[in-house]
Amino acid sequence: MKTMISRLFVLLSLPLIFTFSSAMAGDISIIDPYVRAVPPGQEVSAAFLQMENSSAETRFLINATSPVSKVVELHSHVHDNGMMKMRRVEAIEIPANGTTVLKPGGLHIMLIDLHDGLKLDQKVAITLEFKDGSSQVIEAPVRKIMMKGMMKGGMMKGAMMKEGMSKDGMMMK
Ligand SMILES: [Cu+2]
Repeated sequence: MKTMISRLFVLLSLPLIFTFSSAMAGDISIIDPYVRAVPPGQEVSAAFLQMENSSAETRFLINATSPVSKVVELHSHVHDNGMMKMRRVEAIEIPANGTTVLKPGGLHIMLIDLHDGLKLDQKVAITLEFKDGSSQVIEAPVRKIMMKGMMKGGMMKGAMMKEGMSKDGMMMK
């Protein structure tokens, strides 16, 4: 009986070992992750980071999840009639031996329907899932981000709100 249980345990733990080894392959390094601080009551935010691919193969980030929000989506920005609009993307490519930068105004990981808002310096856990089946969990601190064009505050902010834009000047879907 004992042997059977230990055999069973070995069998059950095998997939775990494989999962860990693929996640720890270390081909993709995550550099400087952070999440944009948002005022209380705002239900969306975004995470930014750099992904460095040290392998000779193109890699793709295909999904992300986080305990802080109900929905997590991969987004890009596109210019449309002089407006910056966000678009959901199926995957974010990380070229072989290259780096992909997610930054304000560009590619980002959108956090939608935040459960409890975000506190400054709070560490947000984000699980990144790649096309090759590997995944890794990162911790991104919440930071204040100054957006271009928002420095003058007041009037501009008011005008943007009227046009249904979010705080950082992006058109919301
Ligand atoms: Cu977005």
